[in-house]
Amino acid sequence: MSERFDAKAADRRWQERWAEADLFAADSDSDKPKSYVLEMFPYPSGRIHMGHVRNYTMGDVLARYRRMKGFEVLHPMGWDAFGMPAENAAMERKVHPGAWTYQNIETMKGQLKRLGFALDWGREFATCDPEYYGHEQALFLDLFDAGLVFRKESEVNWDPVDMTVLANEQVIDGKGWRSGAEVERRKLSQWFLRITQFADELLEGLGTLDKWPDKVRLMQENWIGKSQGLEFRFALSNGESLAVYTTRPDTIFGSSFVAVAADHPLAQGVAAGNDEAASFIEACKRGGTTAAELETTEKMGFDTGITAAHPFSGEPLPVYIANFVLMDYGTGAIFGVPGHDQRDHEFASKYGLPIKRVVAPSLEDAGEAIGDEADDRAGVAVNSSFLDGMDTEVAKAEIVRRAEADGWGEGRTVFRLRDWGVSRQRYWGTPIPIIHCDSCGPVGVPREQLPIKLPEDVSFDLPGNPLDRHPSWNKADCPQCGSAARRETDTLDTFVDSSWYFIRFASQPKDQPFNKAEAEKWLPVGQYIGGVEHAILHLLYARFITRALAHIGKIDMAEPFAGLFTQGMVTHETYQAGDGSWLSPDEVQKNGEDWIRIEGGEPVKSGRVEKMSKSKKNVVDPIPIVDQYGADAARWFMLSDSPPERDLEWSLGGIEGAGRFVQRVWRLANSERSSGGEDKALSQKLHRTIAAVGEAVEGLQFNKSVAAIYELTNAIEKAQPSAARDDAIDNLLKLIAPMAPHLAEEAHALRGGTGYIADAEWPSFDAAMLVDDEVTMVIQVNGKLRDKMQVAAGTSKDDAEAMALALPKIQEQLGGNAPRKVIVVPDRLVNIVA
Ligand code: ANZ
Ligand code: ZN
Repeated sequence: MSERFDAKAADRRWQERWAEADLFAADSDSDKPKSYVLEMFPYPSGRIHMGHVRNYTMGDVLARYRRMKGFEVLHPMGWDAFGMPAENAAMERKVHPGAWTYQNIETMKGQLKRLGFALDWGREFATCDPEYYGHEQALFLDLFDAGLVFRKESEVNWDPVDMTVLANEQVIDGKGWRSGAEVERRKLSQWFLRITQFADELLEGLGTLDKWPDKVRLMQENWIGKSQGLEFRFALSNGESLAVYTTRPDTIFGSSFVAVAADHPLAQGVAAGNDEAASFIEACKRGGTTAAELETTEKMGFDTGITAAHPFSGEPLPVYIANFVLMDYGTGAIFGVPGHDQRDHEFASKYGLPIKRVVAPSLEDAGEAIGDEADDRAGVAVNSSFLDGMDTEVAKAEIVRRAEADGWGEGRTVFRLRDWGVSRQRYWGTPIPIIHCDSCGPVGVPREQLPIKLPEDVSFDLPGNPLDRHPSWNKADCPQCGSAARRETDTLDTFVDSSWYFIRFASQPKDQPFNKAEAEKWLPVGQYIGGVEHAILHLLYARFITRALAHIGKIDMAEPFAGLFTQGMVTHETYQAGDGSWLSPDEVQKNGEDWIRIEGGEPVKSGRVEKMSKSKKNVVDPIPIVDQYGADAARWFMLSDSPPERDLEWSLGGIEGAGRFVQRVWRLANSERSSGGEDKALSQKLHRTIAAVGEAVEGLQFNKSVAAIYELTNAIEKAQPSAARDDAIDNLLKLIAPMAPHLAEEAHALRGGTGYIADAEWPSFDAAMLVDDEVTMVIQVNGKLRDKMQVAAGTSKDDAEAMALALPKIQEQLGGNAPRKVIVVPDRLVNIVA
């Protein structure tokens, strides 16, 4: 038996033994209650980073804890393996994206294994495995058959020099990343998934997710962006009519212009006979299309010369083409109210249009001018004819009522959510299983031909999509009429791959994407853990695909993730050399109060604590840490310092402290068993710790479980040998087992424990032991604190009064007189009125 815990040997020993015993294989047929714990699967970038270690450690603690609590636990791992970085590597290093990806997977799998995660590796897959993406193609065809997949023209980033479509991340400051050419917008016919059909359900469903962070639900709600408003038509001076959409019909009397999007038919019509209008529209197209970009770019307009008649006053309003109006929201046309909408305010200021107040806190404020910014608060309508004095909500309803009664408009609900464009003009993704036939149109590939595999013989020396220029892969016969046709060369957005992987983990038959009954045994995922950066798209897409699959009868489930937890980041101080270049933590050292560069001794500026990132070089590689301190110390530190939802600052002190704790537990485990004896206080501490650790782990408050375990460890160290102390040590090992599993196994074996501690039953506590048997009562004389006393819990009022009056300090206060009145709050307070 060694004095020091040899983490290296223990890590290896237990990892091998768990693997041999296939201890963490999840049995779908088990009679035990089931628990599905899942962390967001990693992208195989090359090496695991601290963020992975933190994320997977949290999930692992929960998985191991649930296992000890008697659950059959599913805790799988796989790889989100398609995407751009593999293609970039192929271009830069002349390796095939598949070879690069599988090599990375092998490396990272080895690294994950070194952390001792209780994973069911038998269920591992990568989304780039033809078996996986073949099943995804089958699901795509199911959705296609159900009308949930469609084609639509949509804009892409086009590099005019490389003659290729660029992914968003390949556009840097509006220029192609390789050619440096100004990127253009081009329309291409692309594939979409009809997520908008589920917009209302996806919004309503958020209400059932009570084990999700509020902030994530709010982000999803805003993304879906349901708004209630009015669509109505203006009569135009050219005899036509123009439909607009507004969420503020109550501001109609404040409108001073009307505006349409650059690609609105009205704008196109004007441009046909007006070069100036046409070039204005061209200029609009050069800017970005996202709502965020439109908020910030300068508002620009082109006056068409057409006017629109105000629906109540008949007043003519100028009609502009404006760069801040989006074609694909509402009707692509608006009426502008500069007094109460900031974009309209900027626009009106620029073009000298009236800025009128039509909403105010009260009628008396009707004369108050609008300042430098629009006033977007609700209030009462003012300067608005028959609306004057009505609350904003009442006024909205009144306009909708009149528009509907008189037939010029109707109430309408609009969502910000757009259908999901899934076409990517890239190689390293799931091929879309469609064949384009000149006579039959797009036809689904027959199921028996799946998977449609990516061709291996591709080159990346030319820009663009290798699938497009492949000599044979893209040629196919039409499955319907047999004539020569063309295979779709777009691949699927990688978010499709991650929208159903959790179902495949739960059930993975060879011949179909999943087996409904088996998947439903595990799903929904009980606890999902991942980064908040996926709070919107990934989670929304996974929720949508789940509902779409439910819609076509493939699975009976509304929401895929019952519980969600978003963990904080791992951060580190940043360091910069005199020339501004970033230095990594192992290139610098402390010199007194200052930092210097180890090589050369030049002074170094230490900067902000930020998320570990390659660009700022403030990363600490987990593997050397595991080499030096062992997996358990690394895991322990990840859990101990901060609440898991907050950022954790990596520090040498922190990992060293974790290493010392591991050794302390090891020393306790080494203590001789004693021949007997009680220790009431220690037993009580143990039971309290068991209760506290269980509660904290269930609430994913791992730092609190760590703190409770520290306290127990201190108490054991101070206690005299006794049977109670032996029992506390045995139980301490079980309490740390989910967090420091190698140490726990090794110590368990050392102390003669049988089987794996990973299989042991989680210790139970005796509720009676949680109750204090002594309490501190405070004694006040005339409202002032004069003394305290320890009494048995539940001491009667009379006894407490007598004991308090007998105290020397109190007798002194009373100066020999009898108290006028004594009030006793049992277990807490004796209040004496002298
Ligand atoms: C008049 C008005 C007055 C508006 C006012 C707002 C404030 P949300 O609430 O986000 O759904 N709008 C409508 N269609 C648009 C489009 N295609 N492109 C740009 N803006 C558009 O936004 C709805 C509001 O955004 C609508 O209500 C409309 O401006 C504008 F004090 O109409 B509002
Ligand atoms: Zn055909």
